[in-house]
Amino acid sequence: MDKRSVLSFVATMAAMALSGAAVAQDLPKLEQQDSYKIGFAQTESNNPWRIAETKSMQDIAASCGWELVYTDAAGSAAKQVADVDSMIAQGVDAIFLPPREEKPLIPAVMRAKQAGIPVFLIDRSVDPAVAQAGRDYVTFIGSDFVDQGRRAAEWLTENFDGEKGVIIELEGTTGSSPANDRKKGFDEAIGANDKFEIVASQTGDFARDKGRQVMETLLQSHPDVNVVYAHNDEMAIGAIQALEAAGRKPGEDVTVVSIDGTRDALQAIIDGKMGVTVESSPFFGPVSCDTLKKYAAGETIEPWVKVEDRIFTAENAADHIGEAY
Ligand code: GYE
Repeated sequence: MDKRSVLSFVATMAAMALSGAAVAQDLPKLEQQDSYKIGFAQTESNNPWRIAETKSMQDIAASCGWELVYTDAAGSAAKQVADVDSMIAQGVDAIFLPPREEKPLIPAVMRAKQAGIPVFLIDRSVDPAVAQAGRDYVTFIGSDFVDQGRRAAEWLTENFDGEKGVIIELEGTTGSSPANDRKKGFDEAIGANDKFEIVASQTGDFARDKGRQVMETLLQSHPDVNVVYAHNDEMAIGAIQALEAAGRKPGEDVTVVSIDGTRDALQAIIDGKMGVTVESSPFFGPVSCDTLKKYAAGETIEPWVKVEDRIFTAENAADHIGEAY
């Protein structure tokens, strides 16, 4: 190659790299249409929260003009990746995804983008150090999990009347954004208070029976426990079962604090066995429809479409149990 062709070759490569970079920055567009083929890749269906979320997406599908392609990863991030890949292969118009864990779903999110399919993360997010809203996917629609953990801690510090709080923490699915952030919010707030100590923190995978089993084991090594903080209601209910089986009295000698707002949790509050559940709404259908429509209309979508959550205690649980899931 002579000097001129070398220069032009370098210039062409640079231009290609630049245009490649430009393409990589742009999110796939979505045409305004009367109907869309929409992928919804659920993580699992082993608890009322997940079932309520799926129902909310299915209920909105008809009125929003969606033909829903629904998959259930049955608790496996690997299957969820395969589910998203299959949606890409089917050429869906957009994908709604609750990534089971923060990291493993990122390559699938990137592949969807490459295939020109916009991805909306709902209810759980991905690791922001690797994939970003507005660049790799459209937005995260969901709750502020750090704040949920903080609010659970605040309720506890205001309402616990024992001398010293000995806490067992039941964590959600390892590597999931709600487990990471609910731990962060709670542990930071509680760490600032000398009256409390977290003596054990272990995963119960957001599942009732796993929560029960982990609580049963931890109770043996920490019989002096008088507070349980569960990252979701299903594990809190499991913990209540383990406490009762061990002859303890949840609500009397053990304060139980949790997150979600399921019917069973509201009932446990009414029965005096649980102190508080900070709401985490599973009703993503309407906000998903709304956000997709705005995106197709070319409106700017914020990187985080925040879902506002209430708090349920003995003061209001009875008023809300009728609408609970
Ligand atoms: O709290 C829990 C579910 O990702 C916010 O996942 C969601 C959580 C919810 O399994 O019950």
